[in-house]
Amino acid sequence: MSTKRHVPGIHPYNGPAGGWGALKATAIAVKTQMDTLVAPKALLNTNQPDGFDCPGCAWPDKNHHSTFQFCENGAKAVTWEATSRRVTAEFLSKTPVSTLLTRSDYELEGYGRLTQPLRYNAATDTLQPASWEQAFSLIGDTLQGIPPEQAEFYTSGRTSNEAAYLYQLMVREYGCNNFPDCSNMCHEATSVGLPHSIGIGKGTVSLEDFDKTELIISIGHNPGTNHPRMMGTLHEAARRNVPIIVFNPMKERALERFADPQNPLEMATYQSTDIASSYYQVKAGGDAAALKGIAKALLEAEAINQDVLDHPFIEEHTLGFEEFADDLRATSWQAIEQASGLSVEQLTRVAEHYANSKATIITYGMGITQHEHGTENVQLIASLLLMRGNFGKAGAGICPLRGHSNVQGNRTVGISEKPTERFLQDLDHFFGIRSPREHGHDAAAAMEAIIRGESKALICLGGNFAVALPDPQHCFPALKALELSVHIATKLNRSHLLVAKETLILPCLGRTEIDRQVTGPQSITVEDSMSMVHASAGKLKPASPALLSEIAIVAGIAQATLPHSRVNYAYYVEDYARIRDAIEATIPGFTQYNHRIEQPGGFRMPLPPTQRQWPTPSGRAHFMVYPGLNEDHALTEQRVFRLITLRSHDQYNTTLYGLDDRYRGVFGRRDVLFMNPEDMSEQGLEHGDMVDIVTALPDCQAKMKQITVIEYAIAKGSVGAYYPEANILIPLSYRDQQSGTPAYKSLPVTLLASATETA
Ligand SMILES: Nc1nc2c(c(=O)[nH]1)N[C@H]1C(S)=C(S)[C@@H](COP(=O)(O)OP(=O)(O)OC[C@H]3O[C@@H](n4cnc5c(=O)[nH]c(N)nc54)[C@H](O)[C@@H]3O)O[C@H]1N2
Ligand SMILES: Nc1nc2c(c(=O)[nH]1)N[C@H]1C(S)=C(S)[C@@H](COP(=O)(O)OP(=O)(O)OC[C@H]3O[C@@H](n4cnc5c(=O)[nH]c(N)nc54)[C@H](O)[C@@H]3O)O[C@H]1N2
Ligand SMILES: [Mo]
Repeated sequence: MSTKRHVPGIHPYNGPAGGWGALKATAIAVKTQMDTLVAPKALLNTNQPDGFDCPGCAWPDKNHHSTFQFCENGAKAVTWEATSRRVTAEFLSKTPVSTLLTRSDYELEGYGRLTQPLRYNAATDTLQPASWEQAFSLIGDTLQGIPPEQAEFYTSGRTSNEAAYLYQLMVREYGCNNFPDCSNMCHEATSVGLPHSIGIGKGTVSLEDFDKTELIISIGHNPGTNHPRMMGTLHEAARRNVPIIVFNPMKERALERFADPQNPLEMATYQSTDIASSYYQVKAGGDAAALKGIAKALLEAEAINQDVLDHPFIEEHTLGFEEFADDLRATSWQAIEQASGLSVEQLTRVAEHYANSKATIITYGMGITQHEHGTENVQLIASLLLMRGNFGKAGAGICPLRGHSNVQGNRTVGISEKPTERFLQDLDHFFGIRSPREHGHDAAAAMEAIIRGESKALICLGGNFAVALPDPQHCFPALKALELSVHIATKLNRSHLLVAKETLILPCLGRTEIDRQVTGPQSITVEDSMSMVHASAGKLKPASPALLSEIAIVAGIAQATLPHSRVNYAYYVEDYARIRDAIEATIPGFTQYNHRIEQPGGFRMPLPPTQRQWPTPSGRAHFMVYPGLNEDHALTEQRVFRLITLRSHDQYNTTLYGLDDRYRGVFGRRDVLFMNPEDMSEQGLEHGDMVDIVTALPDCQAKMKQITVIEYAIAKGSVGAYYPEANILIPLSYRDQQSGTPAYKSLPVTLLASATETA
């Protein structure tokens, strides 16, 4: 390593995650984005009982308690929204859309907050101010002119329960169930897989369970960057000597060592705490094999001691154990080792820890779900927990780490392309409408319909639809062929600029801002990863007086599209408590909704598995059998690698806050490929060489050119690059068959030396 050549922007990061570096990064985020007088108000109101919910992630807070929970990436999310920068009409009149399209994603959002409704003018190729009335009537006219099933209604998970509920109501009254949403690219494998296993598609643990757990197994997520407040919880657990076993192809610094900025002693003494007790660098896509290996080792131990499995639990609460065990017995250790990249000894050691723990939590993220067999991965996690009765007892359970701060709530309140009959009946009954019964499109299916020219209109409630999905070569031109595209947004992004025949950008209030309606200031509600529903009220002056709330915009579209509606949309905008009453009347679990959000921390949605009740058709939990081990496209050739596409530390999905990835030692650039040093020497590559990455699927050989290879502690056979840039390599069809989630984390690729080589 010491003889490595110098590569610009690549410097090893040797410290712990968190610590003073995190404080410094927060100060920079505040200084570069915000008015220094506004910043304290913004940061001090984040996750407070009467403040707003952090738009950064879906990790819960203990009762939203009153000490400020410091979080670098939460501060970045807040300052990015509460920025003092503005996109002005003058700027847009001077900058044609074709010019804007040449700007990076980082620059586009960096222009600041959108301040007025915009309509694309093809004659001048510019975005021009429009009135809200004009915008709504244009949308209404277009939607009335096409069959409802030819329109797509996307949701990104920052949207509140209230806005999402009104949106789905409008769309169902209009006449379709086309609800592509960001969850389809994220935790859909959880939403589809877990109901078969335990009867619900959500996690079962609470923060208190982390206080009581004896073992945490963390698989495929990077909390130091993506769920930073979880680091406080892991830090506490590690200091109580709770073993934390990590499965991740990449060494992630925060999972190795963390200095908690909330801990004065650690900060003053420059100390840190080791987080992972053991760290297994599983191959990308090798989790099914690793999980089966642990389960197989448990069975082998059980054959000797007969006290490893929770027999009473398995007998009373589950079905399918014998089939599951048969499949494990039929799977050879050799195959498990090969597919996971881990040894029998390693996996047996994990099984021993697991067998010794009376209460285990398994946490997981995109490293599990974004694969061709993401659903099976999720179900294997559930089965492993079922083997030892780790549901419905303190300190135990399954913990999917949700993405957007309210993605889980959006689904709870009806954003689903496959609604249940029961829900539609309740909705119809309450509002006097007739919802369509035919199932609609998820995200990938919606884009496919747009590509085929079958869908003519796209309405996006937040997000960056085209950039978040794979395959821009096909998605970008398809968006331009639409009749209508509408984006309800806070900041400019590339999806907005893929202009259709008619394009409207409708600027909305963010979560940090005061939302005043005729009955006074409003609050909205969100559901976190642990199913806690709580209120959020913005505290800052809106970025522009012309902004409307998402709820008011949805109502405006509804009134223009459905002039003879049975629903009084304006009535709901006047007072959001009325929307919550409607939610309570139509969706189970929201009893006394308005009353219960007044309690600090809100209330928890019902989670029957925590009471050992299983809302499956059989009334039992199920051991789901997955006879495979690896992804479908077996890597027969040595030179084929699995590409992981992931987030940097300075990034929120398609939003780039900056170009650094501090903990991975990358500064000021994103055009790199993380690679194992042994793989590099086998390929004749040196640190700093340039390669072209080529997709190695039978029907796709897309290419990403001139990427600099850098040595990194990543599992052999796996390579990593940044999302969204690497999306050009992934075909839209490459996804989990059961849930439709794009397989962003295990794309087979080969590497070619680039034509021009510089370092
Ligand atoms: N600051 C910030 N916060 C965020 C986001 C953000 O972009 N920035 N995004 C939000 C959203 S929408 C989401 S979904 C979450 C995402 O949060 P994460 O789930 O942490 O998502 P990723 O960064 O994509 O990376 C996942 C991790 O999985 C590992 N991994 C990749 N492939 C595999 C595999 O095959 N097996 C295993 N075991 N591990 C693997 C990677 O090395 C990486 O450490 O975060 C949310 N919070
Ligand atoms: N290759 C690869 N691709 C991936 C992933 C991956 O790991 N690898 N991850 C996938 C995942 S997990 C997800 S969730 C998707 C993310 O997909 P999306 O949710 O569609 O994308 P975001 O980047 O979060 O959307 C950012 C935009 O949201 C708008 N916005 C921000 N705040 C608000 C608000 O309060 N209201 C409204 N209306 N708009 C707002 C801004 O205009 C901003 O430009 O990407 C997916 N794509
Ligand atoms: Mo996500």
